[in-house]
Amino acid sequence: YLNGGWCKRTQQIRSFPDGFLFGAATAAYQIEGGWYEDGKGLSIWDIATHTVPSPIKDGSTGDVSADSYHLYKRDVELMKELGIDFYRFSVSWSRILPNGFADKINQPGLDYYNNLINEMLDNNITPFVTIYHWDLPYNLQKLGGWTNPLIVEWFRDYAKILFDRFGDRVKFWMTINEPKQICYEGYGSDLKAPFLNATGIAEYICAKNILLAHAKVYHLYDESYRKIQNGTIGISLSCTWYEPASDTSDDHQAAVDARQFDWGQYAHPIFSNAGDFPAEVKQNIALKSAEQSFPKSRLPEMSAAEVALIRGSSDFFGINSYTTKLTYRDASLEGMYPVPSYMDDMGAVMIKDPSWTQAQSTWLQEVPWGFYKLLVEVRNLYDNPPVYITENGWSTAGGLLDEGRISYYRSYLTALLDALDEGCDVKAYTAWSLIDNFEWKNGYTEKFGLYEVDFSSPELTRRPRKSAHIYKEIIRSRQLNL
Ligand code: BGP
Repeated sequence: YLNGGWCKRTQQIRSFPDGFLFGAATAAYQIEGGWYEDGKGLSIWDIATHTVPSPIKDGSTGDVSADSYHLYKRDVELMKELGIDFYRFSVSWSRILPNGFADKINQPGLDYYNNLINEMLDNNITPFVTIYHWDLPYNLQKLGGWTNPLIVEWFRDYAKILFDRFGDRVKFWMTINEPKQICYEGYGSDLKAPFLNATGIAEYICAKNILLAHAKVYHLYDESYRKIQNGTIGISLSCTWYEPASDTSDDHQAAVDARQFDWGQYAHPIFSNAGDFPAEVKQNIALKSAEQSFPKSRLPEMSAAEVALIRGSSDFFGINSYTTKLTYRDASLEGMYPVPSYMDDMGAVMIKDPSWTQAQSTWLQEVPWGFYKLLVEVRNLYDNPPVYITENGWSTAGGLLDEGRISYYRSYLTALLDALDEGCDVKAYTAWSLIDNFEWKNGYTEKFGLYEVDFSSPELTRRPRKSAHIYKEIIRSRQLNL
């Protein structure tokens, strides 16, 4: 581990602090199925997966997936078997509001989540609800989705219904899962729905609207619900660690820029004392925009009132972290990108290190010291906020004997314990995922589940992988036996 400057401790048994919470996560579109049942409206993922030719690697859809819409009681049995403290799941906006707007509430949608929440509480599992995990009602996409500033109100109206209907029992809320993936991958490129690919423009408009929508919902909860419902509410960012590929100052700056574009763009406005987009992001985009003869920066400005609204609007820093990339500057690439371009604005090239263990997903490698460095950097940059690890996991091609996943969970939990020793305020850990599911662009070609789902069996049988037994033992003992 010298590579990353992280020195793995030799201690044999290490304990998690009192009150530390363990969980597992899923998302509505990835597991529920029931895509067109009981009054549910269509989401952008329903539309994307039914497009010909399919943008999904194996041409699959989430129409049925693991069918948790019908099999949720079985899922709760798995949670109980694992012994997790909480389960993080998301609500499908179009199952509650088929058109996206709050004028028409779909009662069977409310019933489904009420049943799920009650079943969990009956089994002592705490619900942790993600309000938005990527499945925007298609009707709202037709109006521009996250690039339309009105979405701030649409999102607030939707969230209010969830607080009203579920907030008596739900005490952990996440407004939005991974804004960068929504904005950059969905609007600035064609990696995720709605596959807009308006690079260098749309992702920045989306970023500002997402931050405002998140902040509005945070304040709604804070001002009107917190006193009565006593919950906690925050946001989750996808945070990759970017390590300079060499010791040159150029490569160091490239790594800083990559971090600031990847997650600082959302973390800085919420968690820094200054607020607003980070300096690196503002400077790079302004400079490139001027070179390209744009009359002003392509990054929308925030007014002082907007900066103030967003600053501090999260009770915790939710971190979804999976991997690390080596980062360098390559001036010869300038001019190779379309104009304008997010990648060109960032000015960093990210690569894998072939010596790191590779998962089934091309983007995922096991680099625990990167996870440790990320946690320490978040502590340093944002004054040690309370951190929930809201996703961390490993993909395989399938099978019950998943030694790669076991190694990954153990090494990342070791890194987490090291970060705790450094004073990082990490309060919870969430494994992605409870069960195999539809993995967005890659369909069912990669498996992240602690439990296998046999998608070829009519019963969609769930079976524990070896990693489920190991995770269960870690949770039971609250210890990592190294
Ligand atoms: C995160 C998402 C999850 C999950 C995971 C695995 O970014 O929040 O929904 O899908 O990544 O990645 P993928 O499905 O893209 O392989």
